[in-house]
Amino acid sequence: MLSCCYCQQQEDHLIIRSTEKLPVHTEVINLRRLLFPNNISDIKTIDFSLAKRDEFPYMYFLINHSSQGILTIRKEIDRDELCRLRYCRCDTWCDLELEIIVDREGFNIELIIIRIIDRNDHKPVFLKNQINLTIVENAPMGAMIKLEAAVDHDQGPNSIIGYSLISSKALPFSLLYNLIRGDLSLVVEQVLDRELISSYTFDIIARDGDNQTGILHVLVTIDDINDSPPKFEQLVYIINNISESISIDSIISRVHAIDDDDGVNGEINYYLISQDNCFHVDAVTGDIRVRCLLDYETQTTHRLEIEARDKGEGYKTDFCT
Ligand SMILES: [Ca+2]
Ligand SMILES: [Ca+2]
Ligand SMILES: [Ca+2]
Ligand SMILES: [Ca+2]
Repeated sequence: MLSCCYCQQQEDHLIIRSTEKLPVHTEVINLRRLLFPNNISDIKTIDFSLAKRDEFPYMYFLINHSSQGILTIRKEIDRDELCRLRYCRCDTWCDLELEIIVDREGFNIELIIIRIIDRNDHKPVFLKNQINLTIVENAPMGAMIKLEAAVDHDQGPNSIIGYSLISSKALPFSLLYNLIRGDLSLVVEQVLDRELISSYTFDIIARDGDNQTGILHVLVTIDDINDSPPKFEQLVYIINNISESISIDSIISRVHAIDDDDGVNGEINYYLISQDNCFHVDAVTGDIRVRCLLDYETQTTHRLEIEARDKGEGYKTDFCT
């Protein structure tokens, strides 16, 4: 099996292309044909050997048939691992340099470069399967949440070529990424409203040039702000026919307001605004109680103004009568 794709000359070095992870014993190049292409049959006695044996990168190679100089794989070469360990440059090429001793009526040293070509042998992988994010509902459009990008140890188009958002529902988000820097961010594209949609689930897919994918499951919880005011169920509560003889502390009615916010932002207290000592409003329940003996002869109607106020920051109010 011959694996050399082609050979080229560069700055007096012969560059031989060989794919990563070839099986042991695979032939990389016939050195005799490479170095003496024109007079291959004329040479009688010639001997090829590696200048070193067990050190990097010589331990990956072996010369079989020293008179033919069949350079073969001795140990599997993992380009991506060599890159990760910085044994070769991977922004350009993973080149391994070998000095070949050529014994032909005297010793000579030839430098050849084995250029290890990448195979797409890794899928994109996110470090976590799932992440939970929290975004406040008043996040401005264009707000970015930085995410951990996926990793694919392959090179160029064998590595990640893009990301996409996958969801069965429309999302108010987009993705922004820079493949060279390895940046990935979620961008807020629309106004968020926790009171309408309080969470989103979707997947982020990282894709390499062969359509191999890595998936990240995302849960975004929208954090509440106090942007909804309490609202009384009625603007005016009319309480008729209260008897003069009603006993003190009797409940004559109850007011109720709703607030769509969450937690304390939606918790309401009620306050009696009007100065009328004959009535009391329970701050929590909204129950209106009689606090004095009512006298029809002195006053036939009482007008009470009640405020509903939430407990959130920068509290919001509503009023009823
Ligand atoms: Ca890949
Ligand atoms: Ca690879
Ligand atoms: Ca509120
Ligand atoms: Ca809110």
